[in-house]
Amino acid sequence: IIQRQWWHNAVVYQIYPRSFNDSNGDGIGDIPGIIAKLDHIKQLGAKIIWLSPVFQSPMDDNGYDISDYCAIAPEFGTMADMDRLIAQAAQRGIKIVMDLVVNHTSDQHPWFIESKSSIDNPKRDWYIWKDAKADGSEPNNWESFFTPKAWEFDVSSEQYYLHLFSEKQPDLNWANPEVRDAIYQMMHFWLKKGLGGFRMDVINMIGKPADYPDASIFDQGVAGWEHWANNGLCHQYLREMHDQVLQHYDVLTVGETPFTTPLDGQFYSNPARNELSMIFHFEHVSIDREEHNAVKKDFNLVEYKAIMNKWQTQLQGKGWNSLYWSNHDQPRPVSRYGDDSDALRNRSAKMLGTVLHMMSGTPYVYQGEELAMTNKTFHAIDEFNDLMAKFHYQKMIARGISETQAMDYLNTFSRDHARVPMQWNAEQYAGFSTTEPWLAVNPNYPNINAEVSYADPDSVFYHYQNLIKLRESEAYGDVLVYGQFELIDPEDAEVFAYSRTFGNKKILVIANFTGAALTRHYQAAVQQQVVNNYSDQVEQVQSVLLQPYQALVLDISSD
Ligand code: TEU
Ligand code: CA
Repeated sequence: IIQRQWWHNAVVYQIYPRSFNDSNGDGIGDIPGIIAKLDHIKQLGAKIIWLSPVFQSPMDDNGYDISDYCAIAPEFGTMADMDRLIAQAAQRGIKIVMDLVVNHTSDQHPWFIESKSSIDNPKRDWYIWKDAKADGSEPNNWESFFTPKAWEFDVSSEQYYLHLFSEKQPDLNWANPEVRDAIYQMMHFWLKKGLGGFRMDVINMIGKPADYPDASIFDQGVAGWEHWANNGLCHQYLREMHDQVLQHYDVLTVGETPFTTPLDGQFYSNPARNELSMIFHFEHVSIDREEHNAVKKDFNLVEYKAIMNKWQTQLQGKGWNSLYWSNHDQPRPVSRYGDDSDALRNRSAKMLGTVLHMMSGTPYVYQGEELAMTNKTFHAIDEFNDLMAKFHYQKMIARGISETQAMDYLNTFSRDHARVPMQWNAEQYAGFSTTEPWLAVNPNYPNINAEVSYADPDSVFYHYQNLIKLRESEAYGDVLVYGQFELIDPEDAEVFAYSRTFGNKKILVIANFTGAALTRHYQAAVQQQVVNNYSDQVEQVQSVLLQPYQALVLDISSD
């Protein structure tokens, strides 16, 4: 067994500040608004908050384009507000994890403004500037997540700069030791305030090969990733970051790392390698779509189980998993993997929460997931705010897809589903704000909101609260946090069943992923029912009738 860490049995709650709670009536969520709702998170039981960026930013990508790492964006508040948030959270036993966005900065960051000013500026080499090819074209054929090409030409200095995201998010040059040092100093600045750690934005993209070669793989996402994802240099920089910064603090670090396999997961999270606590992989959120091409595919439970099984087993004792259904870039899980109709919304949301929280790793809850908030229907492309939605729309139209089909894709996958305001109560604007919010609320807020959830003992909110308590409990904590994972019936396309074993303790998790009643047979003697999202008592599983979206956690210990 791996050495125990404080973040092993803790649950993380993610806040997207712009959409959480607006305290001053300007339609934008802010830090005082978060402070006012800390008791919501405390009640839920999460011990860590991951705060999406609140730093000074022109907000081209809603804060993932930072122009000053040591200042707070005025629409979110002040540094004093941020200090107060850290202190107020600490009083409730909650630590704050901030978003470290250091693959790129904003093009309005003073570093980039200087870098762009001339070829011989001392900060020129802080970003990635290259000459055009002989024919005047881009330095290589890499693509970007948010634009067709990863290079932008600067007319005045006649060179291209690299941006894996928008052209307003130029990539920093991590090969330059001055850049790395500036980032490490900035990390100390924040960690000294008593942060609980960092979520590191696309951290596996910081190592670019010195020769910037052309991509040759074009059918598996943003062209170029074979060169800039998980490059050996990235691991070297992370070890240096650990040595210079992280080893001096007892913190959680989670790397956001698209294009990773369980072996990469070991490389990043094996404690002996001194890199990160854990990573977010993207395999399970890539089953039902090819994101880069904006193509919808069917969700397939057998594939989902195979993916979770390999991560659960291959990191056992060799690293640490993070567990998530959603975040600020993903649609709402109940709409995506469950059933968001009135009849089955709560049932299926509880089922999804149960299967996630009973696995091994640190679970993440994205704001509103605990209320089973749903995707929203957008009626026209200009109702979206997200720059990725706009880019994907253009791509689809250019490919000859109809407007209706393009809207259908975005109504399934747009990042804005996660970004519509939190639904606090049935008042106008869902209690999020007193004015028209920056992104319109989902009209279903009178029925789906926090106040309704608090008042209903059978709500998804209390179900999540119970799952979080179990992970910290004397009786089931160890088996949930450290127990061995074993997948049952890998080919069953309707039911996800697995067991967790720790010493004499064994639990069985059974989840019906369909809206139909199903009968299943398992060889286990039920000692006790631990969780059930229906009110029946399950005493045996030799032949068990599973109701639509039913989820069971059963103690099947043998002693
Ligand atoms: O996301 C990185 C990333 O790979 C996403 O663009 C991803 O393709 C998609 O959104 C997930 O479905 C991170 C942040 O989480 C995202 O909000 C930022 O826009 C992006 O980096 C740039 O900083
Ligand atoms: Ca505000």
